[in-house]
Amino acid sequence: MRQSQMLVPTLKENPADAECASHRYLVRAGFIRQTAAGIYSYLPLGYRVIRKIEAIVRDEMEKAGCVELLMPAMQPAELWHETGRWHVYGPELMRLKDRHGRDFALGATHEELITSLVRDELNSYKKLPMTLYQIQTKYRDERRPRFGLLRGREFIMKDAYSFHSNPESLDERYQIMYEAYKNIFSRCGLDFRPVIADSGAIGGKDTHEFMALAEVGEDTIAYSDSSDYAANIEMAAVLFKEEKSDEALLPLDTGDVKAGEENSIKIGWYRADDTNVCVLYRAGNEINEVKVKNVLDAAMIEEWAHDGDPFEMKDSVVLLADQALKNVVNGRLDNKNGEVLHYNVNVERDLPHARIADLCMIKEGDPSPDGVGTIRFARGIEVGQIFKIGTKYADAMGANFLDENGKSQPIIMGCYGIGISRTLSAIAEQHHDEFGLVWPKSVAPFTVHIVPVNAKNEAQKLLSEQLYEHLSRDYDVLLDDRDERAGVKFAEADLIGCPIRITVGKKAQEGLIELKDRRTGEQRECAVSEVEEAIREFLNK
Ligand code: 9G3
Repeated sequence: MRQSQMLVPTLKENPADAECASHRYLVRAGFIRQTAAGIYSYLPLGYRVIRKIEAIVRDEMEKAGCVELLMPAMQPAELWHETGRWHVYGPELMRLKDRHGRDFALGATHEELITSLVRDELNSYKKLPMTLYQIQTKYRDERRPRFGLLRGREFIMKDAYSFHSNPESLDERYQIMYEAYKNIFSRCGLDFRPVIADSGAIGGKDTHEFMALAEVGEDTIAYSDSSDYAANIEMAAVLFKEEKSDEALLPLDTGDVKAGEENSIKIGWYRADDTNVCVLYRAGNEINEVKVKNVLDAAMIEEWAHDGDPFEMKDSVVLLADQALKNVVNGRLDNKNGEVLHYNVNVERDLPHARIADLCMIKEGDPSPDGVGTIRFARGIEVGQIFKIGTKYADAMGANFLDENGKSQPIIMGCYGIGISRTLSAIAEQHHDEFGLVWPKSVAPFTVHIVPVNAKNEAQKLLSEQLYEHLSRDYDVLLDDRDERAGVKFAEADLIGCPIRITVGKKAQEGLIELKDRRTGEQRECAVSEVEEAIREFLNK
């Protein structure tokens, strides 16, 4: 491609509203332009990277036995009424009316659509399992779009859905997709971790998020410094270690009050679905609401502005106690105002109906739950997520199949998403330096960027054209054929970040050019005759 024909509106200055490196550089290097908050155009260079990421995704989906289709973005409200989700989602679900006044949603996701598509087709166990996917624009009216493509209101997603006649088949498919996702993000050059995650509102049990490590990431992951263990902070299990104590259990509310933060038992109050919940936990720890929600198998949980004495309420409140309280002997039960409600409290003896579980947040330095290594925290960008949904949508939408015994059963589903446009930003976030973007070879907009130093010099122009024609047969080549000063062209080449830059300068008439490795900055002079060998060597190292 000739740069004189491409729309690459580079900027000298950082855009004021760019809060992170990827947003800054993608705008400055002319890869994206904002049309409205959270809504972007992918300019030619940006769209070439999108297509390279999509090509990797399609290749791995194909190898994993998934079949591509394309569903509409306009979804009739009726489908979302069938699952009840029309009213579950608020303003985040983009809604519109057609000319007849009928309600539609702009697709935020496609569980309803795909289930309505297959429910009449996949009606026999003989037609299962099947995994279908699409790559399509999604719409979610985020309250606060930010960080460029990282949190947009219109974005590109690969979403796959699998259909099964039994749980084992879903488990098998889940593993296949898990491995395919690892291949995809590795091939995209991302430093990522698959993490144990919470299935959130979508329901179902197993779910993993694929997190690209980046300071700007909105999620915190807890990972072991010596094993593959990694979990979304809210899902990381705390390893409980019994502490032997020969201290005698003293009678409740009698004798001296034992001081000290480590003997303090704190109280948290919650509403989970329509249940009042009281959670006891050791001072110095923090309640993990997702763990409380999951222990109660509740759909939603929120803090409850309440105060009271757990000893005085038995039936109207569910009483939970964090496992760490098993190591608190003769503790003090303190309320929010620090008043001592009871002392010499030994939870298992004095509150026998309290349900003991792992209910607190993990902390840096804790032992890894798999027993290998120590927990560290990192920020991550969620670029993918895979779920086992189960029969939630089949039940709601009557998607059934006849099993081997001719009995009608609901179809079991899995769903698997990748944020394509978010992956572009995550790669930019992990691959840049002070001069600009530094694209991995696998997704670079062009592999080779030819830059003649002096556009008016005939020898340099001729050699650049010859190189461009010759190399274009085997590589994606960008030729900077603009009549610009050398300094401008070099600075923009660094900003755009193609892996290999070929500079055609004074020694052109001697048949000599210069190769520059954008990542290392290493430059080497080489004869035109050796340039193909040099490129092959560079691409295979
Ligand atoms: C909505 C809106 C936002 C949403 C959803 C629905 C997230 C919604 C969860 C998923 C689950 C999986 C298939 C691909 C992988 C993720 N945000 N989710 O269902 F209406 Cl406004 O999308 N879907």
